[in-house]
Amino acid sequence: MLLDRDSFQREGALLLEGALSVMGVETYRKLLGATYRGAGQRLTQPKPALLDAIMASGGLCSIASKLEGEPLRPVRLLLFDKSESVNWAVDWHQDRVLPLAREYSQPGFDRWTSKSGVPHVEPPSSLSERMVTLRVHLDDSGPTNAPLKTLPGSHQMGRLPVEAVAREVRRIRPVVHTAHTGDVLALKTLIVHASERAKEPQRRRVLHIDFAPPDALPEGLDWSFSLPNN
Ligand SMILES: O=C(O)CCC(=O)C(=O)O
Repeated sequence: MLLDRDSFQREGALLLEGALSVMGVETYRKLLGATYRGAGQRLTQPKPALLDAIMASGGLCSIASKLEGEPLRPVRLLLFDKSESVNWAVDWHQDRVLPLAREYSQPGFDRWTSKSGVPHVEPPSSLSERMVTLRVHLDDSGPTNAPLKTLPGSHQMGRLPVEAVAREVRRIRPVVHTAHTGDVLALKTLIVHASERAKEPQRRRVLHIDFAPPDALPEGLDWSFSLPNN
């Protein structure tokens, strides 16, 4: 698979068509099977088998690391499961929170919250800027089935206050990322993004994985889950 790293770093988004084979999609669907509970769900303690699949040689973690040009590890997993019965819109925003093992005061790490019982924090933008997100499409997301939209280049603006997000939405022409089952949409984690309610809703499962450099946390802070064999 050709990874256009320059374009990814400039635009902040790159669709990797057919990154997962039919078997690969089936593997991820099975690994996530029992986890589906509709809408968005945080996978706060991902199963070792799921992490093994992500960390497998040439797998998703390798793709994320190649796109960033440094080794990364998965640090946050979410499952979005839109369907006829569960259909919602997400307004323009940046993904800025990291789940961590425990709250501990460090300069630049602020706005601690608890989500699904796990401490989350906004890290300094110097850390977020080194992160990559992969959205693994386990179903089609065509033009009427809530494709993700991004504002190209907005990941280079650091942490944006709400009013600045609104300003960039008026200024930058959005890109709509339709995708097929098995496609992986790679994002720079800080990119401003949104999605509409599906106009013709069908099931649309997306495994969302944020990756960060393993050594990016200062002393006293730790990732919220460890990797198998770590
Ligand atoms: O999958 C979606 O529709 C929205 C996802 C989203 O907002 C996010 O990844 O932060």
